[in-house]
Amino acid sequence: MARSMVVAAAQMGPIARQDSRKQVVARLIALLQEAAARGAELVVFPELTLTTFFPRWHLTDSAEIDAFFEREMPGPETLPLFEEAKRLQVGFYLGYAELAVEEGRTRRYNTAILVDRAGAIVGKYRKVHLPGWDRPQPDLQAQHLEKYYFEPGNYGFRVWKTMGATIGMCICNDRRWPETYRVMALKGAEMILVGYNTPDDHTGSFDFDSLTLFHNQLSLQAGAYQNSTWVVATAKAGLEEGSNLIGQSMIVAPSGQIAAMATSTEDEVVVAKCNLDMATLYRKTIFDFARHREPDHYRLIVETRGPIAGAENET
Ligand code: CDV
Repeated sequence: MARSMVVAAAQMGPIARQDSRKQVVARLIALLQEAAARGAELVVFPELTLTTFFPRWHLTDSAEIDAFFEREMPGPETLPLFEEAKRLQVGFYLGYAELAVEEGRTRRYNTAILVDRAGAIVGKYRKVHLPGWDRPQPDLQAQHLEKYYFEPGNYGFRVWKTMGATIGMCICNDRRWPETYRVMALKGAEMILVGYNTPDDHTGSFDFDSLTLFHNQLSLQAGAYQNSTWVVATAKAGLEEGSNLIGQSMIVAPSGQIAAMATSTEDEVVVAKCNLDMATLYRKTIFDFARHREPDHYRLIVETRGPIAGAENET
């Protein structure tokens, strides 16, 4: 019999700046309960789930900035979510802004955790690909300042054998980079979880921004298919503090087919039963990595960050 897991993408509508953690956690619990009632064993919440998407603003007051970050997980405000998930025996992925003290220095990360059905944190991921800028861009109407608020994650792309599957995590912009999926696929990921906040105006170019939904779908479907893995992608969506965030939360099969997709930009639960053996089927055939990959020809990918000059006409 095929191994399977019922998963849910728990999309969230907008979170206002003045919304308290208590209000947000109450919404998360309602989504969790609906997902559990629909049979979900694992629920994926968005990136930076607990607050509004603050990297759209250039804040300079450190107390104001720190108010968006969690110093402990679970903390007093998030504990009820952990307790309810444990009671319902549902695992979850939760994105949040993390304030950590490491080697005597305060560090800020864009983080996601994986919690098992007993309520234990089994994995932590810190966002590697930080989009946007480290200072405001005067020529852009919409700012995206993740490089100002966060440092790149220092854990790399890991996978965990938990809840009957091999599960990896990434966050938002990571989903656009093929390397993200491939590293986890090489480690055996059968399912990759990703939360996102994607404004539809971040480049200021209509030609680009009008394709935001297409690029979301393209990245997730290509990532799933080319790496033979399930992808569960969850948005924070809707008009949030004047910024339009796309929805389109979806669950994508290793075939690249969309198994389920949100139809709103509000709080919405999307559920699919995922056949985990489907990942194996693709990896034993067209994407049998050990048989078909030729890593000698890929060295440039890891040795070089950007494009190289003078590589044309090499023999
Ligand atoms: N939160 C994000 O990482 N958002 C980016 C936008 C800014 C391009 C994304 O890749 O969706």
